[in-house]
Amino acid sequence: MQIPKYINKKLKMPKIVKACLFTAAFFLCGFYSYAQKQAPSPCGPVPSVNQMRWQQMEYYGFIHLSLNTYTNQSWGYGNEDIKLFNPTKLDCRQWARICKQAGMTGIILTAKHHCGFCLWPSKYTEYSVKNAPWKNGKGDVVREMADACKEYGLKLGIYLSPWDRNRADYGTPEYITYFRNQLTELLTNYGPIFEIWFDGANGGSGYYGGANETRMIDRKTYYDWDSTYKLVRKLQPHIVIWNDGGERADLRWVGTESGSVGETNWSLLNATGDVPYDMLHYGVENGDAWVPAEVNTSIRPEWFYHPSEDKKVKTVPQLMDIYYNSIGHNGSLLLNFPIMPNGLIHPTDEKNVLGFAKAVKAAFSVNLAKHKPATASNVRAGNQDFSAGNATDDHKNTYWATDDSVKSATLTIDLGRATKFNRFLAQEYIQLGQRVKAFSVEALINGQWKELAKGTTIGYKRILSFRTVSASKVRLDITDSKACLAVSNVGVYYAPQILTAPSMIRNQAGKITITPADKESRIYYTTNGSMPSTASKKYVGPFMAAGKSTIRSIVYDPSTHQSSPETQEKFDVSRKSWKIMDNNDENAKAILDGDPSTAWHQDKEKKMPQDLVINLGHEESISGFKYLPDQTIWNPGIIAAYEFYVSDNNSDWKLVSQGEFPNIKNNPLWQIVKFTTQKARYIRLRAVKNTENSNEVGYAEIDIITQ
Ligand code: FUL
Repeated sequence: MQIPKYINKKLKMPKIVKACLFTAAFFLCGFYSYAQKQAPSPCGPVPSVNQMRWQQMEYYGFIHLSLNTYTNQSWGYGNEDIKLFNPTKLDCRQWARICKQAGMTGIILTAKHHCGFCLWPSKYTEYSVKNAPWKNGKGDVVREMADACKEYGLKLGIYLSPWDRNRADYGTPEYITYFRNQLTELLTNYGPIFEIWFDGANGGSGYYGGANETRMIDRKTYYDWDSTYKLVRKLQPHIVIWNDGGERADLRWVGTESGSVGETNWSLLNATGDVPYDMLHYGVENGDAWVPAEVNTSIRPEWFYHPSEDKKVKTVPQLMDIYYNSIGHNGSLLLNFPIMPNGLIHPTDEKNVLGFAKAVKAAFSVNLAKHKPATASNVRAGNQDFSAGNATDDHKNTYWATDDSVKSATLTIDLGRATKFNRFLAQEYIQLGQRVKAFSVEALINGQWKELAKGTTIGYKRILSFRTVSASKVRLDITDSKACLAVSNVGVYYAPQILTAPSMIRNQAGKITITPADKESRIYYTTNGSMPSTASKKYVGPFMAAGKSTIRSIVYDPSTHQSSPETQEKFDVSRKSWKIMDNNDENAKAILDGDPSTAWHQDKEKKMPQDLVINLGHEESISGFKYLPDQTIWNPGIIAAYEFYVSDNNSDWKLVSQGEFPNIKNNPLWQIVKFTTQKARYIRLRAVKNTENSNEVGYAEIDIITQ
């Protein structure tokens, strides 16, 4: 072997030694590249370095604050008065502290929403904080957010709405220059930005500098995304781009804002072509571009703050469900806080998100599989280490892999002794693409292998939940894959039960159903008004309590001996014989089914006032009534002003109460009205006015109070 001349000159040693050293080095390099070749080849598209960095962030916050915060709107029209913007207690450090304590890794701020109002003093518009009373026009929310993120070790992301309902030039090429100027300001002046969010809501009615008209644009071509993306990447080389509807970006929307992505979730799409809901929600198995899922949802029903939602903040069990359906389904979780007009996150939102963080920590801080011996039915031959133990070694850059031809295999973890668990976590080494199509989890219980749960895709992270078992060994059985396997991590966890007060409903027939947040919890209840304990009746399924009754119940975890707060419901007379009059709509039953999440609306063609007449089936001594408005977000038809009548014969009516439901718009929960006792067989609730001054009238439940 010839040593190249330029190397030979520099080495001062006998020729023969040089030759030996060089030969050895040559073979070592060859050996190294041979070993490298032993790694599985990538399977389809793979994540970029930026996408990989983003994926590992997993969970981050969203902040919605704008003029909508002061007008109670979801989308500002673009003509809202800047003078309204005065968040006197605004404290980005409070937002950052809460996000940090909640376990988040970053925050995305709505620097400009569709109304066009800018939370930073952009030099390209007057419609910004610089003309607001807040800090006498000297404030900059983006700056305060960037500083707070830095202080709390969080990354900063920016939401910049491409649609701008304030701008006179929206729809023309001039607006694109304006949009890019703003992007340049935001991506230049506030330090590193991890993600930019280009909302898909684009074009429609608006103020547009006084034109007050509807302007439609082609969201695929108008913004010339190609050049816009180039600008973004030039200004922030480490950024990831989120875009829904325009040019395919680095991350994708999941087709819903309710907080879930498909159980089957491929981090792939096709680089071009339409993306219908199914593709957004489940990804595309053989897609030609890596576009992973980001699950965006709000801790309240809406994105901006509305006082009417103060009692509708997602609870810890609801947030846990979202966790399993997002992070547990190979997605990231972007959780929104609507900021109050004073500039702070509401205390209930804080309490619930921190309770959620505590529950996640309690479930996932101890990995029972960590450093436990693992064996596999196949281990890739080669000089690199692809052994089964790589999946339990707690290193994210090592992985268990199988031979090229092996697309199904098992990985068995020896827990050493009978161990209780109820969660299984798996991660693929996605730097080489996403592979697994189907798998199951099995456990060795009393010498027998039992299937605990099944899944389809794994991807970056997949979590399966099942009833607690006690087993000495657990087995991941991958039954189908696009290529040979590359699994970087598995985890086995024992999540404690979530002990929140159970929900209780009584249907029209009088059957009571009690539901705990955690399927495994035991429920105890009383029917005599006494406080329930583990000595009370154990709930084994729905039971009858048709007449007037008080049911109290608690949830109990036998393994920790802890109980939840109690739920107490006072039910009045049975509604079994009730009949809604003048109505053939089957859906009307929803207002007597005891379930607050179902609702019925009066015929949309009818005008106010609108009557709901019910035949009680027999005479009752009525001393009041209860009304629960439709609990859904859109057009709930909340009755604001009412009249209440009673009758013996459905023709002679007596008005027994009338008035307004105080604060129902902000607090659309149970309304209770009492009056002097009346004997009657028919009742009539007349909706005189709703909160929106429209003709929509909705009901979740209706009930009476008897003596
Ligand atoms: C949507 C917007 O229209 C909402 O107002 C909100 O900002 C949400 C995050 O994205 O498309």
